Amino acid sequence: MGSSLRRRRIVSRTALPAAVMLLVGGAVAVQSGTPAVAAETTLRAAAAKAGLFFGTASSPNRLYPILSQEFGQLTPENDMKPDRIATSSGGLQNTSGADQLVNHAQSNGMVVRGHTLVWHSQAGALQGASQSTLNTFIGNAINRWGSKIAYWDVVNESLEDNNTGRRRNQWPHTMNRDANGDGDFFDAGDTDVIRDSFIRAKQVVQAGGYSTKLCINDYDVEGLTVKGGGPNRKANALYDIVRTYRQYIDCVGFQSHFNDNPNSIISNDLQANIQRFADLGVEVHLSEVDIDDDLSNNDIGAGQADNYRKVVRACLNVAKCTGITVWGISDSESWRSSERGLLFTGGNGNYQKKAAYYAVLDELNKGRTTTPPTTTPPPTTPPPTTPPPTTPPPTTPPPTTPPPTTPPPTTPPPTNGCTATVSLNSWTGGFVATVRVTAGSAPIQGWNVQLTLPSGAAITNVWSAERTGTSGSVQFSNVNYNGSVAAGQYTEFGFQGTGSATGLTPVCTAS
Ligand code: 9MR
Repeated sequence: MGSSLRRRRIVSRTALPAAVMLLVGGAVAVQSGTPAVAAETTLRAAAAKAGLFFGTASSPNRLYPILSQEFGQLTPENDMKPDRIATSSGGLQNTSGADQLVNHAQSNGMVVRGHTLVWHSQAGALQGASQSTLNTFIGNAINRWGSKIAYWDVVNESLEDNNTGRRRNQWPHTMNRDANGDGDFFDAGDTDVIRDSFIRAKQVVQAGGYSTKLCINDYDVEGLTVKGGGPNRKANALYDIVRTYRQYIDCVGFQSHFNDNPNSIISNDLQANIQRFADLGVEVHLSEVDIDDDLSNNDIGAGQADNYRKVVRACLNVAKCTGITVWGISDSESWRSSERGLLFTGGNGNYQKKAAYYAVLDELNKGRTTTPPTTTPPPTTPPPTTPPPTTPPPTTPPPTTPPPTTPPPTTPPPTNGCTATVSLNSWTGGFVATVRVTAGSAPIQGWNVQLTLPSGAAITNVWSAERTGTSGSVQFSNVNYNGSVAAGQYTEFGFQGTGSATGLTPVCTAS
């Protein structure tokens, strides 16, 4: 392939000075030196080396050589949407564009993301359809391409704009029913298009024996916070959906159309948000990236290349962030051409690389780095200075002189306790804390963590725990799905706040 030839040439060019220097220095055993790590020269190769895909959206009229040279993944930008391929009864029509894209990807070893099955927009003949018709369409579409589609966006853009945290009040979500009126659609008696569509998609994948993974995709869900630092309720709502339907959902797409909208900024807590979804066990993709080249309204915007670096780095730093897709190749061919949000200029296959391209390539070439994921508690940090009062002594019982009145020392009673450690991701004026609760040598059925925030710090947002208090001494207890922790195992919860939260010493008690 042309790209690998070009790569080899560059490798030997960069390797040459090192070899010359070794000879000048009199070294004979060239192999004993640390070999220069050759930087990859395409986004596709650099990403593959780092263990993720780097892809783009495309159309059948844009299958230029650069597509498969630079990109290892392809999302049909419009050719798999219901308005292209669905009939009103859930059958398929006009699949030739989609077929062409899938075939092109297959013959060039590219991963395909199918986009998209259930969406309020571009629904075409499916507009207003019942769940049963949607299910028919879901089955037909998944079965047509089977494992040739690695990831399907099963549900797209199900949440309302403007950071309300609510589901859209538009078909198909108008089919939803909140039977007990508790404000969510998660209960057994409720109707939820998201749940029912995923259940159907999962059935089809399992029945067909496909390797396809099923994703939920949305925009303005990228950061934990929105502009100004308030909670990103849309991200929190998506998180609740993924957590609740985790058994059917394999992956989450953060569309990542970053622009001047206050809910679409690149926030400092992007990585922490990717991490909290990853902690649910799903893959996370940045699925439709474009970055306005003039983010005048952005909290941390610096320049487009720099912003691309930050976004790519946030993904690389989370092991389960397994793919980045830019929404097109060239600015001029983008849905948002006036914002010049992509990596190339030019058109019709004759594209020129921008500074943002080189920034992304460089960042990918650095790989996943040594930066530990933000939610992994530092293993070397000892427990807080004052041990939790209710925790029994360490597991090794005093060997020599057991008190005469205590029961036989041979089988020490299991410690029905827990410990908690905190890892922090901080920035000026704010932080995200992830707390790991680890059971002792006996299983626990519930837990409570107390900690004292430094003065000036306040909690704005909590997940996977119930909370009492916002500042000073605060308490967290388990929610219904994470109270039971097996002996020696752990669960995690998190919270976000303003101010600084260094030096937290959590105290864990178990029941
Ligand atoms: O890029 C797509 C553009 O060509 C279409 O006209 C538009 C129609 O809605 O959809 C664009 O892609 C969207 C994607 O399917 C879902 N997320 C937002 C994308 C940009 O609007």
